[in-house]
Amino acid sequence: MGRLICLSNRIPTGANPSGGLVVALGDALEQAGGIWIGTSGELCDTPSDALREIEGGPFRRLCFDLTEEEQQNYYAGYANSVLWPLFHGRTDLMDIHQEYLAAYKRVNRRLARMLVPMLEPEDRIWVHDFHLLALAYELRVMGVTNRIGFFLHTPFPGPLAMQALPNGREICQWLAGFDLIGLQAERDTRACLASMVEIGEAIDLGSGYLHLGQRQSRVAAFPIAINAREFMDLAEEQFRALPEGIVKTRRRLMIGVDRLDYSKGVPQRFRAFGEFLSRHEEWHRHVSLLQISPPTREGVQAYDQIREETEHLSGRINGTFADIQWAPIRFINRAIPREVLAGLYRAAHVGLVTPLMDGMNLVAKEFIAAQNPEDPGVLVLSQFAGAAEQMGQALIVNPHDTEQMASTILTALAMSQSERRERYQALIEVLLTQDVHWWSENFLRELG
Ligand code: GDG
Repeated sequence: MGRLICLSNRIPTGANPSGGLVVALGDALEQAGGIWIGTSGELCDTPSDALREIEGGPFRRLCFDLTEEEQQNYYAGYANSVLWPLFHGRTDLMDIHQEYLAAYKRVNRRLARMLVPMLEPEDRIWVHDFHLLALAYELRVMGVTNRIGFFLHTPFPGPLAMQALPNGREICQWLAGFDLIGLQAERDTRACLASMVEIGEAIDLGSGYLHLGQRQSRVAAFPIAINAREFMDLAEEQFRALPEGIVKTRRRLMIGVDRLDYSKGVPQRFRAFGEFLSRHEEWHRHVSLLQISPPTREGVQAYDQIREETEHLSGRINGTFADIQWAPIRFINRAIPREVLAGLYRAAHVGLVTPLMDGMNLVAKEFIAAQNPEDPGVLVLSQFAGAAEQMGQALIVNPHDTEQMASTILTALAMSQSERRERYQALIEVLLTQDVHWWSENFLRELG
């Protein structure tokens, strides 16, 4: 069998990467042995068609630089200011410009050009995420006949939302260049099939197969996962390394961990916690919420706004309820080391994972994997996270419904140990059987 060649926008170079994609893809590649190609994160003056080798690491990595203009128009522009909001149900935040789309096509074409000379006939190509929707299309134009798979880490928009995009039809044509289109959840598979048929005028052949142009593609769900076994061990070990003040307190700890993104529902979560505190004075001083939110995509306007809104809300809730010995919310606007995170999940009694829209949400899975099986914490999970399809034993909430979330916080805090164990058992079983190896093996088997 040929090599596995993975492509994603960003190649991990930093010592402490904090994206879900980085965590999941690293595991899959280490297993299958292959090459990972992506942008370096550095900027250059003139675009060049040369790939650079990154030394070290468990698999081969090749990278290239974007120009300042490409960074602005392809990355911050088309990918993060058009596709990301559209794919997360926020058409109101889309910022459509011709030069964004032009740069997006140019970068996808350049990457295709760099890839073609290194391809061997048996290589399997696995393209990741919304930055590279046009890559297979460009490769096909250049005559590539290899198997090409695509995995979208975000949700997929239905036909109504797709109408908001001036080039929705073109996106469907791009996608038809892939042999396999992998999505996170069944809801995304349904939306994708409907959009491909209604917007792209594809023919639905049944069982997830589509016919468009001269090509046939398959659309299916492959819910991404974590290395649950490894994370369980990490959390157990790191829990012991936590500062005493966190572990040896009678105060209940709730935790939220999300890149500071408007899709993650952090303001809604804060409002629900504020509502809970105003209803339940008996819980004052006995519970606190630790919210860890590393900044992301700084410079894109919608992200500056979400930061202000979150800071404002946490300040207001603390101002209203705090006393000299207790602040209800600790808001950390920085990334913290992965191992510390694992220990903190285990120390927490409640995990609040309440996105307004999320492809999967790996924090939900990490939180469960980190728990002490004898005395596990409770997961409160949004119905709009792809993870909700697999994790029905969590307390499922609608993040728009502040009152429901406030009463669910009480349910979680007051839940008996036996019910907590029952729910945990069901959840951890899913995570151990449907782990990251299951995910990549399933995808690659289907692609092959
Ligand atoms: C996209 C999709 C999909 C977070 N803060 C810190 C930190 N993290 C880590 C978490 C987790 C990862 O980042 C976040 O993954 P998510 O899945 O929750 O969310 P996105 O980043 O939006 O990822 C998502 C995912 O891709 C995979 O397909 O599930 O739906 O949006 O692993 O632990 N890690 C460290 N410090 C932090 O402060 N070290």
